[in-house]
Amino acid sequence: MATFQFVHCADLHLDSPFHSSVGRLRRHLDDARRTAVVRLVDLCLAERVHALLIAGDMFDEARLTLETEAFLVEQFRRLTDQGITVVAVAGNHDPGRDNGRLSRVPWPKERFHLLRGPEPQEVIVRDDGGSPVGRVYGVGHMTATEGGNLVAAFPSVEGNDPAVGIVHCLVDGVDYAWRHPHRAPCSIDDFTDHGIHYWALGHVHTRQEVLDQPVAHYPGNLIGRHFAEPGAKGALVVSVKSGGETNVTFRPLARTRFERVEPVGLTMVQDLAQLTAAVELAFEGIATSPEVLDDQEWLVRVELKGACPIAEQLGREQVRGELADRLQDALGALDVEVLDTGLTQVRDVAEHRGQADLLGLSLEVIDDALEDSNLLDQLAHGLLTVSEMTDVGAKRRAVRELLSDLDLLAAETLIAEASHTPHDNLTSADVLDVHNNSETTR
Ligand SMILES: [Mn+2]
Repeated sequence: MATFQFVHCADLHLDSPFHSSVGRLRRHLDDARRTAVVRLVDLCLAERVHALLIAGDMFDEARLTLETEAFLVEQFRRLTDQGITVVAVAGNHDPGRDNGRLSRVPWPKERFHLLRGPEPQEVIVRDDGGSPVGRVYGVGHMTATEGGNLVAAFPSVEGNDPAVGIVHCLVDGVDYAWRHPHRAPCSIDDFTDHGIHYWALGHVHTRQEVLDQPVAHYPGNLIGRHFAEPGAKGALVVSVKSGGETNVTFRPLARTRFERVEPVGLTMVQDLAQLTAAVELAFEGIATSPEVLDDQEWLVRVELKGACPIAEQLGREQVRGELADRLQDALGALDVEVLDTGLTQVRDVAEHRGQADLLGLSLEVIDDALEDSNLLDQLAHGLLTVSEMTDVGAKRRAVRELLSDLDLLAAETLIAEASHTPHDNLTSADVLDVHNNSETTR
């Protein structure tokens, strides 16, 4: 057999609700989800893959409208008409039980394979000349509460011909931002010893490689639905050679994208314009990443925390609303919400100077360091070896600048405990020991 090429996606969750309080946005997100499905099909056609593999939860059973059902079938026809095979397994949101919604959809008659479960099935995928290019083994969920280990039930596959497993399951120990229902649990060890080269997984919405030998991936959901599903969303383009050599590439497809942004340097912010600039800076790294689409639409949640001179102002919902409007323009976002996740007043550092607590001592160390040119030179040496700065004065100034922010940071970090539990037995010499030790080992 030659190379088996396919697109792997999962968790489309058609007609599941988006978590947005704004009606206008919900409709927009519904539209973006359909666009993502169209783009998924376009991707398969453009890459001329042999198959589209859908690892469960195509839709939410109780919510699927007839209109969306017709849309989905029409999109799959675009593939099957072009000789591309579609393999879908049942997930916990679209279980395969008899007379369930999944089994009643009028799927395409040719080249469409629905693996409802409970027994693992084999699908031989052929190229447009009719020659076999790959074997797909899959099993579905019969119910919405599948508790068994579906992966362990897979057969052992012989030979070098590309073999792919497809299943909706919860792999023990994988990374995800929110709790996924405990359905079809399995462990990483279950994927070995089946002779399968690539495992196309679904259920966990955070895209990730679960295993590299054999290769197992969650592609993540097709489109984010809320701020716990941030980042670029789409599908994986996969090729498996005879013998099992595998190549996997992520392709972003979702036009709308959720992101949480936490600006830094709030201690320096004096007004909304400066805060807007701080958020723009924090957002820049996300907006310029290679996974961003040309027509990307952003839903941004700005989380503000820590000490800020305008904390009191930002505590008012009206001010945060005004800031959100500003940011929507500045970031070119579809929508921005601003949350106070722990803003505090800027501490008056002065009143802690000379106190015999840890904060007082820390402030003393910082003040001493600012006056100690030997120490400044040492820090400059350590911090700026990679910089092109050669002028000694400039180096000292740069380090002084770094140090001068530390008093606020120290106050923020230590004040709660330090102000109530004086460390009488600590002296500034003890704290300075850190520096002395690093000096002798340099
Ligand atoms: Mn699921």
